[in-house]
Amino acid sequence: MAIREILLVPNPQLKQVSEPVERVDDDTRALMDDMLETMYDAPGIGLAAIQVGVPLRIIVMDLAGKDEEPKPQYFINPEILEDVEELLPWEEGCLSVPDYYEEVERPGRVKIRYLDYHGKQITEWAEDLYAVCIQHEMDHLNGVLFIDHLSRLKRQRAIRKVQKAARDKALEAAE
Ligand code: GNR
Ligand code: NI
Repeated sequence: MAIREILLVPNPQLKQVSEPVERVDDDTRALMDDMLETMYDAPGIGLAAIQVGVPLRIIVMDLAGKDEEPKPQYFINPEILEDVEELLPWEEGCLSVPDYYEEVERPGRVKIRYLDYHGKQITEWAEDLYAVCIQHEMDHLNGVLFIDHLSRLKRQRAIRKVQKAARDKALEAAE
């Protein structure tokens, strides 16, 4: 297992549409293991493969609370089959847009279908944070970030903030 580098906005790779996984094999699982380790290290509650530069339709997630046992979840080629009209506002963040948080509204319940770590097909309803997170991650698979749901002004502000932090960090490292 290895921790990989997380791509930050405005990296154009984050706008790529990711490709379906053709078969779930040991290479797929090795990538998912790396993604999970990278997500825990960050730390975050979800991660899409494109965030580590791999344009495949793969997501990892762990929504367990601080005092709970870890509960890693793996999603390959996920699809939304159904959603509800009722929107749920949630303050979102993204490891590719560090230290920026803003409210986004998404359907509060979604029926999803995906392949798990072993390539087994699962169909289930996700709600609350699970619904928010899977929709945030599935957006990544289509090259969409949560800031794309905000006004242009807020989006520009978020990107500038990340760019400034990266500049400051580079300057600090050069001292
Ligand atoms: O760690 C994360 N937290 C989070 C909080 C609210 C809504 C979505 C998320 S996902 C994010 C990790 C990430 O960037 N996944 O793509
Ligand atoms: Ni994200």
